[in-house]
Amino acid sequence: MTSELYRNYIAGKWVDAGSGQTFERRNPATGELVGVFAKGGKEDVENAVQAASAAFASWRLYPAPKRGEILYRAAQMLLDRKEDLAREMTEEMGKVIDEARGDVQEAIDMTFYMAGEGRRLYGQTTPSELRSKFNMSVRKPIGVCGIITPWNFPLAIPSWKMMPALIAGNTVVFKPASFTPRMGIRLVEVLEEAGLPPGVVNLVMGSGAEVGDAIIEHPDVPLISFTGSTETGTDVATRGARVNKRISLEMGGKNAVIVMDDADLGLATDGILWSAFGTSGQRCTAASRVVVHRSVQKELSERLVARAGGMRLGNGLEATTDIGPVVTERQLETINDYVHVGRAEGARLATGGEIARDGELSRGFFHQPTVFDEVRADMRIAQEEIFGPVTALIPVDSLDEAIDVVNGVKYGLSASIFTADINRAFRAMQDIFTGILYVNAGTTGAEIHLPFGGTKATGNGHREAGTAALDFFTEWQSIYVDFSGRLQRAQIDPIEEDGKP
Ligand code: UN1
Repeated sequence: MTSELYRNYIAGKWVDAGSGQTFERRNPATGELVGVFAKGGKEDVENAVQAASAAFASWRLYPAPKRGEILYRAAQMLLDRKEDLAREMTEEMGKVIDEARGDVQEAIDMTFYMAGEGRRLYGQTTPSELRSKFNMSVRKPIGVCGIITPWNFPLAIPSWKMMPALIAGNTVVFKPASFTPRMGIRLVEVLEEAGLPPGVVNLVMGSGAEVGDAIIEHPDVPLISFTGSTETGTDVATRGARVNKRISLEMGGKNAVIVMDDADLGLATDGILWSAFGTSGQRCTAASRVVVHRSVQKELSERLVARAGGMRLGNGLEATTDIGPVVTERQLETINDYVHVGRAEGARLATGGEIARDGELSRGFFHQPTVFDEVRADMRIAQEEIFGPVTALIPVDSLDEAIDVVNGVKYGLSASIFTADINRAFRAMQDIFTGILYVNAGTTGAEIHLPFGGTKATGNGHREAGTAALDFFTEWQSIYVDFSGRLQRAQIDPIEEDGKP
């Protein structure tokens, strides 16, 4: 057990919070202390923004391929440290070690990918409508980026935001989630060791109300990238809009798997269990709805119940564990409250439904994998994000009805369809309005080189990952170079026909 004090990182130095205050994080599986962390506040954010603003003056001019070389080194270090990072992640937020490895790998992938973008960052060159004139567009960095991240992907999500921000020449003030501050520190340590100049990335830990708000409200932070709840995100956007900030939001989901009557039910069962119960259901992309054709409802339900009943809860570091704890006691209670809501609404509890307290489990925050059957699309458990190991089977009679149910929620992150019929698969692709869609796979598992994000209350129109991320972290500048030596008026002067340059 460790009680090391972890500090904020400002202007290239590890420093205590101005207030001298600290906070703790405990392992959600065992209650053991993970670490004690500097609890930042407004003055720490002020120092961090000043450092980031000062560093921007030189970092924006540091050649992008060289910025990429720093990221390559960072990616390699993440790879070298993958096992240790995964283990620490499991201790800090609970996901099983295999999934923690996947989270680290996602950060590695993103860091290598964005390093490569340092040699691209393409703009356009186009012919001019006038003679002796050259037209092009270039991407410019924006300045100090406020990066506010959640605990469920404590390395992957910060990397989705930080790496495109950095490769484009921005500097960063980073607030990791209060439940996963150590992973935030690990990422910054790697960047520091890889040679990132002081002030380019600054880390301030602490609460959303203090550190988050101070970043959002700071006049010298023109851009905020936020992942978290729809409620908080909407508040961030509302406050940011008043001061014309550029804001990217990744928020809730109520993702659905469609299982048609022609589906491979074994494969669908595997996909649903993985998407519904992986990370204890705490993914934005988790499958918390299964929209099933009535003719296969009974069989699918039986298969899910049999398999879910055999899944083992436990410490994510143990090889025998299928499902780890949820992140906090409060989250555990919220999940269990939803189980009560589902029962009260008349859904049939097919399996699970209880907080697990047997033996060792009583030390942590464990919830049984839970399947509701006979759920109606308008019930709260079929409409609201639960963020726990709970999924709801909603029977339907046709593909049209299934698509309506999938689209009939306020969110729009991920959806999937299991079918052997290519025409049905293409109908789903055409008519489902989510940011991510899978065919014959569950709702999770997005890869880093395609856009990630959702429609409706899931986001605000931006995308992370892929080259789409660069659109958020850069401004376009269109440049016109007139080398004719005379005044040429666009849209007004005729082009001379004599071939004069
Ligand atoms: C999230 O839950 O916020 O597609 C991110 C997935 C992961 C990322 C999820 N690659 O499920």
